[in-house]
Parts: sequence; C-alpha cells; structure tokens
Amino acid sequence: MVERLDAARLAQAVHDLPAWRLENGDGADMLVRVFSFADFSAAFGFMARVALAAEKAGHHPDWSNSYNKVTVRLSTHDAGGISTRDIDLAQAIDAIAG
Ligand code: H2B
Repeated sequence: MVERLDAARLAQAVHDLPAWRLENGDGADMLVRVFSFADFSAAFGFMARVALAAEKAGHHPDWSNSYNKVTVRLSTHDAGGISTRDIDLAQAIDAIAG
C-alpha cells in the first residue's frame, strides 16, 4: 500500500511541479493541471498517450475533456491523497505534453 506524502514532501513536490496546483476535494489533496491544445484532435491524442503511460504505471488520472482542453486531477485513491505515484505520473504527463 502506497503512503500519502507528508506535508514537507508534498510542499517540495508542488514546488517541483510549478504547472500543477494543489486542490482539496472532499477532504483529499489532488494535483490539478489544465492543458490546452489547438483542437479536439490534439487534445484526444494527448489523452491517448497519457492513457498508455497510466496503464503501464498502473496509476490513472481523474480527468475531463472539453473540446481542446483536458483537465487532469491526480491523487491516489487508495491512500486518500497524493503519493509518489502522482508525482511520477505528473512528471510523465508533463513530458508527454512537451
Ligand atoms: N489510480 C489512482 N489514481 N489511484 C489509485 O489508488 C489507483 C489507481 N489504484 N489505479 C490502482 C489503479 C489499483 O486499484 C490497482 C489494483 O493497482
């Protein structure tokens, strides 16, 4: 079972991921980033690449898509907050987005 990051490690992780913001939903912390693309096709292509990376990692985003925008929310459901799995996935998503 993966553990939630403690306050100090979470603060460092958020500092190291400047494009992501910290939100609290239903009592659980999550990392949130909104990605904008030229059109729906580009947004969906991004989602397909992230989906493959997420499946490979066994860790999955909560997300939504509206035309050219993709909102990604990362948290570890099993831990009720943010774990190293979310940090790793955020870094992988940033690399995919370029
Ligand atoms: N993704 C996220 N975001 N949080 C989880 O707790 C989680 C997951 N758990 N993907 C995984 C799958 C788990 O249910 C499997 C059994 O590893």
